[in-house]
Amino acid sequence: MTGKVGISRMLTLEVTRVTERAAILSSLLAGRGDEKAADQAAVDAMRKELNRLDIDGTIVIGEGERDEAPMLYIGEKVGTGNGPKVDIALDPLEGTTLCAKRMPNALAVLAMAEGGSLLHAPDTYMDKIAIGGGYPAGLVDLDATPKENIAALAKAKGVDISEINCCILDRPRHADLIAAVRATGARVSLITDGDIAGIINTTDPTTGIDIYLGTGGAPEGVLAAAALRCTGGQMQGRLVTSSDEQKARAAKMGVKDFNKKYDMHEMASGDVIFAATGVTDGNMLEGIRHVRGGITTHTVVMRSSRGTVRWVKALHPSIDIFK
Ligand code: VTB
Ligand code: MG
Ligand code: MG
Repeated sequence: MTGKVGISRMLTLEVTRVTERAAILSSLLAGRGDEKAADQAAVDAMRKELNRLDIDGTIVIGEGERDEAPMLYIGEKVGTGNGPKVDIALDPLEGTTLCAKRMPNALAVLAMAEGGSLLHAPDTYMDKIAIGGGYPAGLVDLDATPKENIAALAKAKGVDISEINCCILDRPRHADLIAAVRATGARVSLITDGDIAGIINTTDPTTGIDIYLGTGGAPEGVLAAAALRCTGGQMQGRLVTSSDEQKARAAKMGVKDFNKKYDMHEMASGDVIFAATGVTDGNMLEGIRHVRGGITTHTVVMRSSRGTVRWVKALHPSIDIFK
């Protein structure tokens, strides 16, 4: 291969192993009503697998600060140290509630990029907007109204506004947003959790989701931006720091302008690898299945420098190797 293509492509399969292990071990706790235990299983599994990799890795996006969940902490070093310097963003179990209730779309998620190229976002909320690929840059904007964004998207797609479907997290804080979107004539697809999948769904026409709007976790925002860098699409995010304590945390991570609107290229720059493995069945990935002969995993792994999107179905002969 010629030309510079960023971090080693060999890592594509390595990161797949990391999300596979996290998904398998957290899936053993799916449906058991214990979010923390499922999250802990995913965290431990990711740490174990990451520490086997020949990388000089730093966790720059973890999760859990906000709700004191078990986390791979920000700043933690992972890997053998013998390899490229990489930044790692992860959500070992995206949708802990989905997993604990055995509802669809729980995922194990990780992004890896060249050192210094992922936004160091605190675990606060983030306002987000995303659409799929193939539209002129700047078609939608976080600072435009839902009506303006949806009208612009409908026009670009050449469809009536009534045919636009907007994905939003089902939260009381979104009551006005949901009403505003419905008032345009568009439809709203509500999700209970899991906005990484909600955002990625905008890039896949078969999901029927055209646009994502609303406020969710900032770590999930950076992970979704990493995914969209690979699939194509547009996304913007803005941190929501509502207290002095949150502002202090953001400042500690290097954020200078608390109102900055980040384009996805500023949240994830350079060469990025993104991987997600299904824990429970979802509209993007199959969940973990115990079958005759072992356990199956379903992973999507993508890389921004080439834009390759791989769907990896794996059969692992025995759970024992993961324990
Ligand atoms: C958000 C969303 C995530 O949790 O962080 C949400 O981005 C938490 O929001 O995908 P609430 O505080 O309103 O529950 C998820 O849905 C799952 O981590
Ligand atoms: Mg998590
Ligand atoms: Mg999450």
